[in-house]
Amino acid sequence: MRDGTVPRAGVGYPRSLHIPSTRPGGTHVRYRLPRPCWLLLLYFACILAAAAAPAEAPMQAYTRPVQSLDGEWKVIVDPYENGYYNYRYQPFDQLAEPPKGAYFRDAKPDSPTDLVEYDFDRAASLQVPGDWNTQDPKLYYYEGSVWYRKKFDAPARRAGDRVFLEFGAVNYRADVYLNGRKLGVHEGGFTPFRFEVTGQLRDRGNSLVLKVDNKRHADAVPTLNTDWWNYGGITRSVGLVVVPAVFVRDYRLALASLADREVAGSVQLGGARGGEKVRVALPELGIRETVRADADGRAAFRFRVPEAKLWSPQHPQLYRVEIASGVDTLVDRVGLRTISTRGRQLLLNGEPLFLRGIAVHEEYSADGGGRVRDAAQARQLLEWAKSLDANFVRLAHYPHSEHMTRLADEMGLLVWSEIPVYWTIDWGNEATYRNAEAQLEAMIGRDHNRAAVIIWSLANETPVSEPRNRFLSRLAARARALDDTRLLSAAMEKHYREGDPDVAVVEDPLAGLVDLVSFNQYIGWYDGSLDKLDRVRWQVPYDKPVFISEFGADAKQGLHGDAGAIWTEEYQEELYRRTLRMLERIDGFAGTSPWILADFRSPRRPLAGIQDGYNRKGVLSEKGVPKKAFFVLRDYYRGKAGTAP
Ligand code: GCB
Repeated sequence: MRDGTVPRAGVGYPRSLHIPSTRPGGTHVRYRLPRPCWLLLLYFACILAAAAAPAEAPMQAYTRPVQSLDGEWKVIVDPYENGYYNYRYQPFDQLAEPPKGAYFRDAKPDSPTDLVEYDFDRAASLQVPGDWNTQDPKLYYYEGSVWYRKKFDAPARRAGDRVFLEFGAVNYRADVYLNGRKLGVHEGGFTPFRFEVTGQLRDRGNSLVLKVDNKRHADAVPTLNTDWWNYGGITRSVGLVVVPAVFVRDYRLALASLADREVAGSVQLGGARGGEKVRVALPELGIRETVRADADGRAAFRFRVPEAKLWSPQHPQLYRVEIASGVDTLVDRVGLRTISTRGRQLLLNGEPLFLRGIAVHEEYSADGGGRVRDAAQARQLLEWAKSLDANFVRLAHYPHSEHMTRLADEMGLLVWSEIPVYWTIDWGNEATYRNAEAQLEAMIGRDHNRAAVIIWSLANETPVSEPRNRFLSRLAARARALDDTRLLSAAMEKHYREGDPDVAVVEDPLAGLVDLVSFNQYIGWYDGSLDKLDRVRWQVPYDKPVFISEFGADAKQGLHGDAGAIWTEEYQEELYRRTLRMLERIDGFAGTSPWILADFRSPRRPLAGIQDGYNRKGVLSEKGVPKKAFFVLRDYYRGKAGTAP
């Protein structure tokens, strides 16, 4: 949605992202039921039916007209979850007759003596999309629940049309209610989700209420501990998508054979009976094909495009794609390219590729804000990356907004996209695994038609153990099953050869499962002094390309001094110089994404006068002012790209 359109992708993902709105364990509480049990059963049946519906939902909302629900939302901050639980700590939404005190009812007093202790109409407002932390100073450190309410009129629709409510992302847990009924729950702060609301809309004055809860949990993904700000709120756009009874739910299209210039793909219809005609067109390439949907509403296609120009960072050529069935047409733009490896080489369109990268958090603090709110802010981050002569961004440490991946397609930046399986996840917990898998599916589902995205990353700096290895191998298998047209990786760690502290080794069972052996290393910062960078020798015993997904040092922009003193721009500059020299000595070195483009907020960085709540490893300050290391990296990349003056 965002600017009136929304994207999606995910042909053949039968699983919805939704958690049924009754939580396991939620029913062990004994409630007094004022009505017969069948009423309760009916209530739960409705909830489950609503939560189950999204398996049929359109996945490409970015490409469709959307009735935006962005803008001002009424909010009630609720640290004690007073609007969710009664005074016996029973969730209101599991009672047969929730009282008016349940905020999701968006209730009003009926008489002068009717006690209702909240009123959304008189409450404060926040902008959506947007984190709450940077919109109200009182909420800067807040971690807890905030209720959001939006009133809206139903979109125009014809008989038989279906309506879906689409959320770009809500951090972290969203309990969603429409006109006093629960639609369901979603967990995971960086991925899109949706509910079908056909038949549940009033023509005027619908009340959409969300309880948004960003409390951290040990069994969540990410877990309790991260080095970034836990921005809460409805951080990406919300909108309504109307589709006809039979609609293009999703499609996939990719260059399957470089030699034959052959494109292969599939279309998944929603609401189909089987046998429907599906038209696939790439008008600029003279392609107009018609295929038929099978009994599951799926249609595969394959055709040659001998005239096509391939997508690359130098020439980010995108072609218009039209997918139509019945009265529904979906229009998108895609690039055609292949990504592969040969031994220790990375190949883009069959040609050797070096990744001139930079890591990026989805934070834009130049104007005091936090989470990126719109395409303009996303573009600014990517333009900063381009000004380094980068051809690659590591979008850390969670799926960034669709603005980022779509702009990367347009601007010619290759992308590493990752899920927040970060540090010490609860590896042995099946629910945690399913949560991570749902986030992986949603990430791949959203962006599988983006030529820019070449790497799905599974995890960051996770400590080797049996449960962790099992968790990540399952995740790797799932990623392969969902998308075999991209590379898999994960940011791993190094250790030193026993008895030889100058030999750094990357050995991890995960390296056997991925296509690109990536690791983070901080020699000269967390690990020894700058001299060590000149001494260390590397052993990466896999016949795969090697990628250094992080290195860096904190420097306060404007703080100058001796290159031997940390926190100065000179120290960071010297670390960059020596690290880049060291990386060149690694066999199979195929690129790097230094940590990080710009300073970003982190609660782990309190040092007054230097950090002031920011991780200062940016090559730019949070306002976008370059530090000396920026120029070292830019010159190195210019040399690599052959664009050095
Ligand atoms: C890392 C993490 C990254 C941190 C960075 C740091 O290894 O992957 O999330 O922000 O180090 O600055 O410590």
